[in-house]
This record gives sequence, structure tokens and C-alpha cells, in this order.
Amino acid sequence: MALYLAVLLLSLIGGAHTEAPPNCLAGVPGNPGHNGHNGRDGKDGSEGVPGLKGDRGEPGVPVPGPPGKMGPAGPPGLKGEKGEMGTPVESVKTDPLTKSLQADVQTLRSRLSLIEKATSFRIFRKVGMKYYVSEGWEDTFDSGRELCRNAGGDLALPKSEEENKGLVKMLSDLKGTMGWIRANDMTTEGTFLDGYGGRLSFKKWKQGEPNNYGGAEDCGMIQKETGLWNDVSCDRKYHIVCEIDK
Ligand SMILES: [Ca+2]
Ligand SMILES: [Ca+2]
Repeated sequence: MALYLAVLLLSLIGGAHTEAPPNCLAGVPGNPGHNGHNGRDGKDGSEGVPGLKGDRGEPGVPVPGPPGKMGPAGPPGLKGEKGEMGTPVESVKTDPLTKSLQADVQTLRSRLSLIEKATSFRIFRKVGMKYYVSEGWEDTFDSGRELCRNAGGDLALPKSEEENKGLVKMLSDLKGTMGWIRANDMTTEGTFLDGYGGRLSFKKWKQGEPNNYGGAEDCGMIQKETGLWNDVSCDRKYHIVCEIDK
């Protein structure tokens, strides 16, 4: 704009120094001016007026929440009243067949125990319902009896001719000539007992025996050659044959 005014002014001044043409023509337009500076930013508009209050909402639907944690145990309750006495159970009766089987089983167990004991010895021989057993020991009457009792039996004492012969065979097996028998009169001189206070149910004394020779013969022995018995000093050392019957 300022440039345009300056051109116009110069044009007027120039006209003052020159003569005006006879026929006046329109002038040529000048060049457009430069753009002006940007205008200032406008301000934000002012806050609007609050709207109207909305309608009331629909009522909510109740939803059950998750279960809460378990609370602490309560105090113990009061003791209840004593109950009535019950009816006694009738004793169980065992039928005869079951009783018989139980008895058989017990018998078999006893026999098995007996066999296990007997067969644990180096030499054993079954005679009737008992076993004569030995490890080949030779010792005094008392020591021999202790050995046998520790093994679950006792010193041999034949109660029949069959058992007496069986004991003789044991001595043969042991290659011995004499062995102890349990008969003794330690308690009462002249009265031979079985070691448990019982009288002898079977005897096989050699003729003239027992004679308590020298006043010091209280223990019985058996001779292999004859199968006959004799009373001798208990401190002698003879073969020890034990009997196991249970
Ligand atoms: Ca005697
Ligand atoms: Ca004698």
C-alpha cells in the first residue's frame, strides 16, 4: 500500500515537470505489494451453560458376592447325657469242623517246630514221637544236661524198649561206648527220678545196679554193647545225647 502511494506521488510530481499530453490515457497498474504480517490468534470461546439433569436410571439387579473366609472354631458344646446300656454280644460258637481243623493246624505247627529243632543237630534219629540228637559232645552229667536244655530239649531218658534201642543206635552213630541218661538219685539216695521229680516208668538196670558204688554214684548211664544201665559218678565224661519231644 505504501509503495502504491509512493508511485502515485511520484507520478503526480513527475506531472508537474512535464507537459500534459493533448489526449490523457489511463496509467499502467503497479506491481502488487508484499503480504502483511499474520494477525493475532483468537481467544477460546467462553464456558457453555450446564445441560439439563438426566432421567432417573433403571433399578439395579442384585448379584450375590463370593463366600467369605471361614471363621474361627466355636467353643465346645455341652456334654451329652449318658446313653443306655447296650445288649451283650453272644459268644461266637465254633463249629466242630473248624475246631478240628484248628487242632490239626496246631499239631502240625508243633511237629514242624520239633523237626526244625532236631534237624539243626549234626546227628539226629527219630524214635517214636521223639528225636534223639547230638553234636558229638562228651561231658559231665550236669554240663551235658545244660547243653541239652539250652538246645530246647533235655538229656535222653528212654521210656520204652524201642527208645532204649534207639539210644544205643545213637551211640553207635557217635562211635561211642557209653552215654548219659537223665535218671539220677541226687535228691534221695537210692530213688532214681527222671530229673523232674517223677519216678521212672521204664528201667533197664544191669544186674546188681544201681549199687551206688563207693557211696558216690548218683547219675545214670547206658552202655552201648548191652543197652543196660548203671549208676556212676556224675563227674565222669560220657557222650551226650539229647532228646527233643516238643
Ligand atoms: Ca546214688
Ligand atoms: Ca554203679
